Amino acid sequence: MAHRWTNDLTHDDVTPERAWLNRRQIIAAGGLAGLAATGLAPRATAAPEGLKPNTWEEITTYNNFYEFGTGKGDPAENAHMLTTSPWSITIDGLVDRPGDYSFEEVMEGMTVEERIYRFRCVEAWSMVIPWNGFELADLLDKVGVKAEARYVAFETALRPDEMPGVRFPVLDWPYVEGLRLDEARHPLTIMATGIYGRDIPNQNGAPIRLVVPWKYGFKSIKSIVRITLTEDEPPTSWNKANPREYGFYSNVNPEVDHPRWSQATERVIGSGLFARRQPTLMFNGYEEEVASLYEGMDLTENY
Ligand SMILES: Nc1nc2c(c(=O)[nH]1)N[C@H]1C(S)=C(S)[C@@H](COP(=O)(O)O)O[C@H]1N2
Ligand SMILES: [Mo]
Repeated sequence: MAHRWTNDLTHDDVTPERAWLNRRQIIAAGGLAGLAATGLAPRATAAPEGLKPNTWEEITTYNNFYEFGTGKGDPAENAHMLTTSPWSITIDGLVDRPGDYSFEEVMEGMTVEERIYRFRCVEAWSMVIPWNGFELADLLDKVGVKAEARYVAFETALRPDEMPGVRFPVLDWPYVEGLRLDEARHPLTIMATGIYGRDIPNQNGAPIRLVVPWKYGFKSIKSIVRITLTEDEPPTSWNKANPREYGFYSNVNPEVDHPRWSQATERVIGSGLFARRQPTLMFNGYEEEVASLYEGMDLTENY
């Protein structure tokens, strides 16, 4: 399969940031030999043309992380309060080896690579983000998924003492999300632990968050503390909050408008005062890779 993310997104402007090699990730990737696998090695620069990643500044100061407030600048201001080490993830449900896995145990054996992905928020803005992460499928294999499992449910930490935003009933906390098992196992689906080769900042979902690049940004749940394999479709925060506006699938689709705005175009973050708009691509540009997951489904019904 042609993996488009390796050849249509350039990485020309990240050279200074590449110097910020992250110790934890290099160790997780298996020492210096793992450097090539992080994507920080020169092979990541191959792309001849295409989109440029947003700057570190843009990616880390314009955020949605409602546990820290609903303003775009609130997470950058407040997320330092979140204790991210030690961290553990409970992996349970229909798995062979359930348990509480420390962050270090989760990372054991995972191959951390760089993935430069388009990121499209349901609010119709977009960025391009150079993530560091590993394929979720590898973690699922590590814990062993039982044959009856059909969905994966995710949960964010809920810490009222560290998260000023959860005092407000904006959402039914904790933030929860879910994927069908085949979506979760798709090679584009990653667990991100870094950006630009540095630890992922708290406001972006430290120490570990999901990234599903063909879905609206809200599916990419941050600061995950629980992963549960289930037989039934799990509830998801935005669907619970407003089922008419947010479905379970939430695939980026320029042809299906949000009830309150068009999804045909997107505002490009970082394109200046008079922000450029560009057409939104089907499945956020990953149609070739993921369309087969939805064969025979009515994408207007299954929004
Ligand atoms: N736990 C949690 N995860 C979350 C959110 C949130 O409010 N809480 N916001 C989502 C939304 S709407 C978007 S667009 C992305 C934003 O990710 P970024 O701030 O890293 O760009 O995170 C998603 N994950
Ligand atoms: Mo979003």
